[in-house]
Amino acid sequence: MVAPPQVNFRLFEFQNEPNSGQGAQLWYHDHTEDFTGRNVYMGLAGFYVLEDELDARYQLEGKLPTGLAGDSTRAPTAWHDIPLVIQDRRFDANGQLNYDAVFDQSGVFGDTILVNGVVQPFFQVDRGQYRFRILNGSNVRVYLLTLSNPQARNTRLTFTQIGTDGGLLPKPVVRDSIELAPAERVEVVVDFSGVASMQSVILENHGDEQADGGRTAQIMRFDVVDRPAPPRITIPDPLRTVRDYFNPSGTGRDFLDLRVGLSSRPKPVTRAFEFDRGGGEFSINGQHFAGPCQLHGEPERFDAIVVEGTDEIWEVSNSSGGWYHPVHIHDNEWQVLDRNGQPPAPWEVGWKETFFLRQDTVRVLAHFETERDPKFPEFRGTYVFHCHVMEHEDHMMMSQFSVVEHQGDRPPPTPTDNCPPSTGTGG
Ligand SMILES: [Cu+2]
Repeated sequence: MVAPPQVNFRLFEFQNEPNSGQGAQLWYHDHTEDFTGRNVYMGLAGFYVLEDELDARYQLEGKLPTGLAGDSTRAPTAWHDIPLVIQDRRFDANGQLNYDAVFDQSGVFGDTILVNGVVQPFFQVDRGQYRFRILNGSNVRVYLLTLSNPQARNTRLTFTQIGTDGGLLPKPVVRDSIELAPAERVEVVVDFSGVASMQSVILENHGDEQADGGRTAQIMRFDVVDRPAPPRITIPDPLRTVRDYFNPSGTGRDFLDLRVGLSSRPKPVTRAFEFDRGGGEFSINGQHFAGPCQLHGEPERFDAIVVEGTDEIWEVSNSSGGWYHPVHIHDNEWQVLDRNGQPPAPWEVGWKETFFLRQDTVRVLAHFETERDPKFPEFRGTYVFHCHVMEHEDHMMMSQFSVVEHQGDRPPPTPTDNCPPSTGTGG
């Protein structure tokens, strides 16, 4: 059975400010410079759910499936909110992970799929609706997820996507398949009511990178059993609105209005970052990562000084298309303004911090909060952004930006070669 009985359940407390607290499914992992890929491959990663008031209320009112797997106050049969961390690994003849044996700086693929650390996972479900919080925790593999019932002529089931990296979407989106790049997350509701009991539904992978003779084509199995399901839910539509930054005490307005309102706001700072591979090396704007200069003997790399309280538009692109790059920016949640000049797909309009680039150009918008309580300087500091193919990141496809205090009308400082204290690189 997939993880729930084996999950280590821990409680973390976050200081969420009223009205701004935003739920999300998040993961944390080792970020050691040059060794992130190896360390995550060997297991230094975890997943957690940060729940906000809106989501909690939906669950309380029976509008979203409830019962987080691992919650010891409920019977396991009541768990209908299931985190699924998908990773691919390769094992040696002794059943041990051997990263060095399969190391490739373009990215380390495995030929065996694990879900929540379990090989050949399966999970018993009733004929009700389940919420799955799915993370692609793989080093490089991109999944194309579908749901299929082989005992009913491979009938496809749909996903109703309700969330993304940064929590609930503005509106639920029904999808037949979902492409998920490393570090991306989706939340979906799956309805098993149309499946006969004693049949199984397979979560399949149709991604075509290193398919390994079909070994990575099946991710996990859901066995439908005859037991009572919870009352049926109707997913709210719309699901959420976002806070209006100009009227924080207001009730919020429709998600996309933040983009419409852009013209009436101070002009955002725009920056462009090209993720490229040249001469076999991974780079951003043609340059490599350089961390704290005490370690590197060369100037520390900073590409942006962000002034708190302002909006930023970053254009991230991969024009060569020779490799794909899921670009991950630490510290903040962003909205996709456009992808290759077109409006984002309905599943990409939520808050996100990982943006998948094949041969794409994506523009994203974020607002950087003003520090409200100097005792908790959680917004200011130095953060990294990088490709989340971990071997690309380890091969220097990474840079840094700093978030600094707003100093009235004085112009913001420019990136320097100084060694500022490095803080706040979590996320
Ligand atoms: Cu990359």
